[in-house]
Amino acid sequence: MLMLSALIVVDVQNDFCPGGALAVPRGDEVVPVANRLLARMPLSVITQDWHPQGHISFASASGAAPYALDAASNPPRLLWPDHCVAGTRGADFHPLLDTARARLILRKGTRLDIDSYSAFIENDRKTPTGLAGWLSALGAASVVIVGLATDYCVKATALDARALGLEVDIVAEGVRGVEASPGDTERALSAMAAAGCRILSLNEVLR
Ligand code: VGL
Ligand code: ZN
Repeated sequence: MLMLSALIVVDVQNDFCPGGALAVPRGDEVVPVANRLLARMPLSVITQDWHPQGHISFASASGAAPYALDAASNPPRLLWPDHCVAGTRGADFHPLLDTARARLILRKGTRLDIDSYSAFIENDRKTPTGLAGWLSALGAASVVIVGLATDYCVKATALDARALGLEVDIVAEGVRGVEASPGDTERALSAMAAAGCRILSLNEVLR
């Protein structure tokens, strides 16, 4: 059987780029990498973090400070500045991202009281987004992942893809981390490699 590979472009949105509400350092540098792959890979999905106002992941929803740890939740989670509010400019894709090429736009984190880092399963670890079925219906057995942020949504998406039995290639130049704690990005890359993801350069993937 022909093994199709799908591209997953994770959350390349204004709020995750420099100047945005939850800026990922040098997050905008993934845009040309994503565009090279979007031009090359016909089976592509771009994800969009898309939260209602007052979303559970926002520190403001509980009166906490942004980037504070919510120790009451299990496992403890970081609380974020308000970001990617549905319909706002911050939730829009980076203006230079070649979204016209994408086959599927998948919004996630759309419900008030569940976040979703992974493009596959929401943070309750029960609710599927439908992406696994979409990939399998179209015959994709492997995925190439780029986007933001390495230490959150990219990692969660990559680990779930591996758990679903997909081959996973992470493009090193095509991902950037929030790095809320120093070393988070490197640890995330190690965790993905340990789960069987290949960390490759763009040239290796295009070859
Ligand atoms: C993300 C934190 C909150 C991400 C989304 O795209 O990695 N991180 N929402
Ligand atoms: Zn979010």
